[in-house]
Amino acid sequence: MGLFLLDYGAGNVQSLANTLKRLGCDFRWIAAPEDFDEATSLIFPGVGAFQTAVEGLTARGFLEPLRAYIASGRPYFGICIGMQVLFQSSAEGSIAGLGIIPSAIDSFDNADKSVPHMGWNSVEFLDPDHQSNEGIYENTHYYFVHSYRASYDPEHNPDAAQWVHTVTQYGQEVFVATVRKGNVFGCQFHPEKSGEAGLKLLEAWLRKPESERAHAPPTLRITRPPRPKDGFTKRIVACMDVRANDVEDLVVTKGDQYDVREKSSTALTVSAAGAVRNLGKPVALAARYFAEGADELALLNITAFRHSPLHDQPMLAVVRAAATMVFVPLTIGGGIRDTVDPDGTPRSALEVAGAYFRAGADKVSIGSEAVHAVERMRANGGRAEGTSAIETIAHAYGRQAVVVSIDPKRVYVSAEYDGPRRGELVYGREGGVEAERGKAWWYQCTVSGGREARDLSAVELAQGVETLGAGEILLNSIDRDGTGLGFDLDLILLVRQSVRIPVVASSGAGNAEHFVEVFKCTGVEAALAAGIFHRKEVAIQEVKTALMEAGVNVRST
Ligand code: 1PR
Repeated sequence: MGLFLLDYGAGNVQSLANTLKRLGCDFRWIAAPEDFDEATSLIFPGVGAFQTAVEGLTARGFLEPLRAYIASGRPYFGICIGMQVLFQSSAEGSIAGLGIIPSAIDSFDNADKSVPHMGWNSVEFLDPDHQSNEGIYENTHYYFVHSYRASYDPEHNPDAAQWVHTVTQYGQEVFVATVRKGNVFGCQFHPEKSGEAGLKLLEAWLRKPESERAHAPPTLRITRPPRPKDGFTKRIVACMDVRANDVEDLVVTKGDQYDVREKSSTALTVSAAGAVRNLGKPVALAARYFAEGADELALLNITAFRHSPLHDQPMLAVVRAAATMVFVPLTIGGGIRDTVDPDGTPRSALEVAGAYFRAGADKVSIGSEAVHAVERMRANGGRAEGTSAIETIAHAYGRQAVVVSIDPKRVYVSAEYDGPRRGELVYGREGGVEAERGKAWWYQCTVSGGREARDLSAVELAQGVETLGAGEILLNSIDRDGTGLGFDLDLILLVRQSVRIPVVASSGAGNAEHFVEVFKCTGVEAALAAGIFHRKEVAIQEVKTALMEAGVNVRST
């Protein structure tokens, strides 16, 4: 008897488990079909792809017991895919859903916006007089991450519309944010990743007597035409580059143009010069950034290219510990590729990613292996092989779980340059950084933390990984990293304009104004910084205040 969680074997269910533990809630996992009989409340934290989820449920013999559980009238709470499976079908596959809500899930239109819809957005009640006590509030932001959505269309589909409790607008599309009827509650966003707002929502559902959870009233069907502007916010990401220092202790480090060792100076002892810079412990810093209002965190294992990440238990332990304290999305990067353990056991990139997801990561970030995959696709005449890390992970977990981290470096050329990259040349702008004026360059991709340059431009890589199925680009700049000169706006604009997936601008932030500049000039969805946050030179809240004053929509905490 009691609360059960449903895991079909692919999603990151750990985040929800961590949230429930934080709320002091006891629960058990559905491990066998018979367990459904014991459940008096059920949460399905579905993360991943619709088809994989339904196949996973079927393979474990869970699909029919789930249908019977919901039909029995006991309380059900579905999150993301856990809500989408209630519908008849999804464009994200050819398999049928449970068909409880008489409508289909379709893909977002990316003509006017980046897809996936990844970030914090507001929700709106359809019936202002009957706002529920479900712990959801207007003028509050919740974390969404999905490429497919149920549109809200009361005119053409009134039967489906009576399930709809709140809606959200992204671009000019109005879609279902939460459903509620009888014993069923579902949300498209992730309460377990929506900071304090998400904790409140889960707490409200969990604290209700089970009898009340099972009797939600239907909602009025009111039309909600799109407004000129949506409630989507720009994200501020705090990034921690993690590596072992010289005494094999995992620390957060920070380089200048990717060099993370202390330079010799009179202020340093002889032994400190040349040591790996130590800016703190990763778990403690992650907890600090969550408390300070970061919208998202990234932990990059920057020396993972040297060894097998599945043997890197300390890094997995860091992710596990951070995930128990951080209730916003967590991206883990470094070493996501096919590897071979020291004992000769081959490990696929999918296995490596799976280990990180189970430890509590929400997205994995692929660096070097993404470059190699695009190179192979190019050598193959533009045909994807189907077995690359990006493709296999996106297939199992959905493209929104796959970030590609690009490490480009400028290649300066003469003004008369007429080589193959002439279409991508950038010229130092008047009013820009003084040393760059009058120069011309293109952006070359690197692997192994900038150690090796490849014959691929940043634009080619960005477009290639989008084709392979990446859901987001984390765009670094080796030239700007750690300099505090501001983001490389030329690079960011070039990449932003060449893909339709979200782009996170990274490297070079030196003050709050740099964030205003990057959002206003390039239209990126998120901006990341490391050094200024680690050294407490600029607070995350200071960045958000500057953005709000400049009219950029951000999440307030
Ligand atoms: O190739 O899949 O194993 O992934 C390795 C990952 O580690 C990649 O994401 C790569 O960017 C990262 N990485 C490797 N070496 C370094 C290094 O610094 N020596 N760090 C490194 C990348 C860049 C950002 C940094 C921003 C903002 N660091 O993470 O946080 O530049 O810094 P700033 O605000 O201080 O300017 P794989």
